[in-house]
Amino acid sequence: KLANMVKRGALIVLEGCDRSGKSTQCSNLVNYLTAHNIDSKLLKFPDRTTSTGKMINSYLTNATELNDQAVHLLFSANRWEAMDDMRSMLLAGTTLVVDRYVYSGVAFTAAKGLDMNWCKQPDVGLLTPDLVLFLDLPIDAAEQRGGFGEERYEKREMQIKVRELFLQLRDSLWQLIDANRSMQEIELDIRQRVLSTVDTIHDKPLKQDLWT
Ligand code: 2DT
Ligand code: MG
Repeated sequence: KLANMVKRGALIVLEGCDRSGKSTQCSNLVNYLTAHNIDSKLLKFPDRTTSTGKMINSYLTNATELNDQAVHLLFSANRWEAMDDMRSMLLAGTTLVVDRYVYSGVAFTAAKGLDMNWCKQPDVGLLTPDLVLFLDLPIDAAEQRGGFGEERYEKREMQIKVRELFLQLRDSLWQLIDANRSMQEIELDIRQRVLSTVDTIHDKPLKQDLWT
């Protein structure tokens, strides 16, 4: 069958606290993969360009207020609306490098005091990553990188709670990356882990059984 001849792409997720270097590493990774003829694409959550994304953006920039549960569901909807395209791209052979995913979803809302199990429910059934790279950086080191920004969650106390919650969410898909190193060192480390995942996932089916 023709469909079976296409090797599927890998779903690679990068997570981490603010200032951990995630976004830079995501784009460097996609540039590297592309230069080495590995079809890949960079995605980011929240995707602030869609209608749910615009509501999220206005909340994060403190332009509007929203109830904690409501904004949590918007973040999840912002992922759900991308799922069909993501599945098609993966099955067509494109490796997706995703800057934040469900782990940010749960960690940030649970940091506000909401029940972690409740936080997981709206994301049940989303695409399961092949690899989650958590860029771990102590909060003091993160602050030394020029301080946090002006958005709603960019505060020391919040970041400390979020990091603790992230670490509670670790599962078998996770690999911890020491982000307290030079950008080049981190980049090489990430590359090696991603290449070995891309090389080994082709015979594994794409799953949509997240949090189950
Ligand atoms: P960026 O700074 O990366 O744009 O993130 N967040 C993110 C949530 O609270 N829930 C989610 O589901 C996701 C994906 C993390 C903006 C902020 O939004 C938070 C930081
Ligand atoms: Mg940010």
